[in-house]
Amino acid sequence: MSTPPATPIELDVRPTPDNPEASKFAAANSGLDYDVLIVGAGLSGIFSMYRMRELGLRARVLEAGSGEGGTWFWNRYPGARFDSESYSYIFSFSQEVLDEWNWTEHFSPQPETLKYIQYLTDKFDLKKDMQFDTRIQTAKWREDSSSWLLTDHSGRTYTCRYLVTAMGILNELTLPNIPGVHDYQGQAWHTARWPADHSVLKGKRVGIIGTGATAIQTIQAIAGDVGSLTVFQRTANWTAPLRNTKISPEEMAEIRQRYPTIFKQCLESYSCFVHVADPNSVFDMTEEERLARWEKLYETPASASAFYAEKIRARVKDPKTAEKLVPKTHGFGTRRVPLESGYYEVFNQDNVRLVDIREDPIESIVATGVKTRDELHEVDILIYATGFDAVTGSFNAVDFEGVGGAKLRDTWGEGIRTYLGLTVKDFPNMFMIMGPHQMFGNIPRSIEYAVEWVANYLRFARDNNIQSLECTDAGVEMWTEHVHECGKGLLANDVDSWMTGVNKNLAHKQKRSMTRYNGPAPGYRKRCDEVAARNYSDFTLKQG
Ligand code: NA7
Repeated sequence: MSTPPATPIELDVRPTPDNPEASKFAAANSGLDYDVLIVGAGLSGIFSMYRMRELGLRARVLEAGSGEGGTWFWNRYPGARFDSESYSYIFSFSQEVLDEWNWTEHFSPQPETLKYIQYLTDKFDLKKDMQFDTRIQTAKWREDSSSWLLTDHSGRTYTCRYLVTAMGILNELTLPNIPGVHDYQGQAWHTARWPADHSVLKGKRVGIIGTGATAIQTIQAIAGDVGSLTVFQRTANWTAPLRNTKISPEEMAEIRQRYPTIFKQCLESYSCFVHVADPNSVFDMTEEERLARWEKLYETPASASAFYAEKIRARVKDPKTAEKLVPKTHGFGTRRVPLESGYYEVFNQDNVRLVDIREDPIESIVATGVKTRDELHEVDILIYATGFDAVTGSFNAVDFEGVGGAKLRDTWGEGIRTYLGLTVKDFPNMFMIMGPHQMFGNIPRSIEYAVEWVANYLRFARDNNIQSLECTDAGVEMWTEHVHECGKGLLANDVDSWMTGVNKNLAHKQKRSMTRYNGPAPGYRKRCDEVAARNYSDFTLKQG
């Protein structure tokens, strides 16, 4: 069964000054600091703020960083860039932005992406409603007044009727759980905390732990500058070539003409990317047929894995190093596939060495470097490309307390449970942009949809004086089951990765979980649109 593409919700932002319910809504909120608080000033927070302002709601963005940009603010490591086409990642809500903004590369580098984000906040004058250097530590639901009370790191409090979390899915960084991390005497940092001066690596002996998408981008970018580079690899990853090129002004003009087609393709595709999928839908097969087909593809010598393995062997001169770089633990595409530009050739350089820590495990980090079982690798700089406490990490970092003192950490302790990936039982009036159980394919496309959905609800709440909304147990049960059903049989849910919530560096125990919505994006939108079309009657609503 293939799902027809859903048309995007049109947000009707016309002011309703004569609506007595809207006036009552405003009056009821007057004792609160804000109608809406938005936590996070990344793409989700920026677009949320834009829409809240259009709705005439009193809103504010609270952001831990000292500037806007979220992921693109924090991840300034050399080589950081999109690995989806820049023009499929741009917001589509403003024709003026589409007319004015020029991409210079097919896969935009981080400085250009951050510039684009800053251009958005300047253009729409959003910064006056954004507060930086504000780390929210607690969020408490107050039953008596149907409102949220937030507290920041300095103890300052903020109250609001509705809360929008826009905290990003890859935000809480993790350091490796290797003994001695704090004993190291040289310079060390996580890739998401890169120092402003990129020249610090010049001529230095550098070690890097991790070989995920971030490490691969970093390694390619720094290998030519450093004195020596030691790459500590625990799991080799499959990659695909990025093949980035510049975009000339003429080509940009041509892309601009194509924006409507590009967005239409994104809207209709499974994960919101511009690429057209294999027309043979797995949904036309029975589950048994589907699994058998995937097994066969995975096992045959001509599978993608075997094909890519041969490419690695052809590009890396030393056969032993090449063999270490060929993944043995998982098939192609079952984990997020990093895109590379010359990654394998780096290992042909005399100053670069690959240490396979499955063969020679790291015992500890010591004052001068990394001690593996067989060797002491002395380095001047140690880089942790060890990833994030993904998806739920940003939520766990805040003490969310809902109805009757319920803690979000406990609610999700036995596995994530949501309704539409947008709301959680016992946490009324809280919406998640890019929360778990939402689509994570092309992120800006997913953000745009989620923000539009929430903005539409808030227009409804404003015009009908809805003081509180909460999802039901039945809704959560149904949605969580549906998310699991969509993910059934996907190999990606069987391997360890940030997408399955497996992060062995965490001190607390975390269950393997289905963090994202694995079904088709058009189907996701259709279900959410239907809930809106039923005037949100699937929720428990309380009118003021
Ligand atoms: P990832 O993809 O989670 O990669 C983290 C890497 O760090 C990965 O190679 C891990 O090996 C390695 N790692 C983590 N902990 C350790 C310890 N303790 N010892 C050795 N190696 C370790 O994070 P990224 O930042 O690269 O990418 C995240 C997403 O950001 C990416 O998918 C893009 O969408 C953008 P492991 O594989 O767990 O054996």
